[in-house]
Amino acid sequence: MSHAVVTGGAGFIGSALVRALLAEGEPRVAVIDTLLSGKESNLDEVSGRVDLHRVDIRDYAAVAPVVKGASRVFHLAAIPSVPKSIADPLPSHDVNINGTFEVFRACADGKVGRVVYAASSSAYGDTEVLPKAEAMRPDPLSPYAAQKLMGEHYARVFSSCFGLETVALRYFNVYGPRQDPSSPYSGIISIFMKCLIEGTSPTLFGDGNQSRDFTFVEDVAALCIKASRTPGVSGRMFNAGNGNRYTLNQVWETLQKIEGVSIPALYGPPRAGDVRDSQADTRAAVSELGHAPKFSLEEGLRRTLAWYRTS
Ligand code: UD2
Repeated sequence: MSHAVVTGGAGFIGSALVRALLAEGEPRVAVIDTLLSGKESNLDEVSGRVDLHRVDIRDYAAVAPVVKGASRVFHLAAIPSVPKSIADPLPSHDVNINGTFEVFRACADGKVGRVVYAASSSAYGDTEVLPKAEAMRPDPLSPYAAQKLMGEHYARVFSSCFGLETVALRYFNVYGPRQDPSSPYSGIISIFMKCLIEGTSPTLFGDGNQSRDFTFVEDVAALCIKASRTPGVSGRMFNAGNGNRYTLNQVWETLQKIEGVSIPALYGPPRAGDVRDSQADTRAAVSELGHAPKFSLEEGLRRTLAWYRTS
């Protein structure tokens, strides 16, 4: 048996990856997801070609048979969000660190061909220099950032000690269709979309001039697939970003222009654990993995908005 598995495959990024894998020729894809934040409806269009396992990644005995013999496993399942990890650190610690360990352990035991791990740009913290390059010293500012960095360390150690091929991709702020805007911990672009459609003001934490490398979900999915195939990169970590950065004020401005409306943002206190500026140095991912992001911010925002309108 040689198949592909996506943990967190019912989530917004995971389901985009599942669709991309099916589009590039995988006959079927196995998904591991508790459906706590992921949604079965995210996989509606492809449900006939998806084997959904409602399994918790901390449950080795349940994960092991699903990943056994897989050619590639994409490990995206996690409890995301910087502020959530500060408000309640134990659940994200348990899932993001212990769950990740169990996924790697099951993959090593099951002789998986390669694991691609979803790491986070938050691991960099506030660097003196932008853009942020892989060789820079990590400086996590929140439990979530520390947890995701620990996953990278385990990815490397499983490669060096247990012969499991692993590649870690530090996702920069990923956005796109299906991102759930319903929680206070939701990604800012999904919150912007909801506000734009409802005609309400978003609240920006701080002055709104913090910047992010907003990366369209399909570009990230494409890079994950490249990382699963490129020979000679096991044990490595690469940035998964677009290479640009925009402030929250600029993005909200752009969205108002696209929509032809004027809805001034509100401003609140800065958020604990927040990184000020974030931008990926994409050179290593471009030259070694063939990363080729296709979506400008405006194009990505237009596509995202179109989805929110019709869903
Ligand atoms: C972090 C990581 C990102 C990913 C993500 C997963 C960084 C730079 N990025 O994203 O790579 O791992 O975590 O959760 O660490 N904000 C508002 N108003 C709101 C909501 C958010 O102003 O209602 C601000 C927030 O304070 C931050 C920015 O928007 O400055 C982006 O926040 P986010 O939660 O969308 O993502 P972020 O940057 O924590």
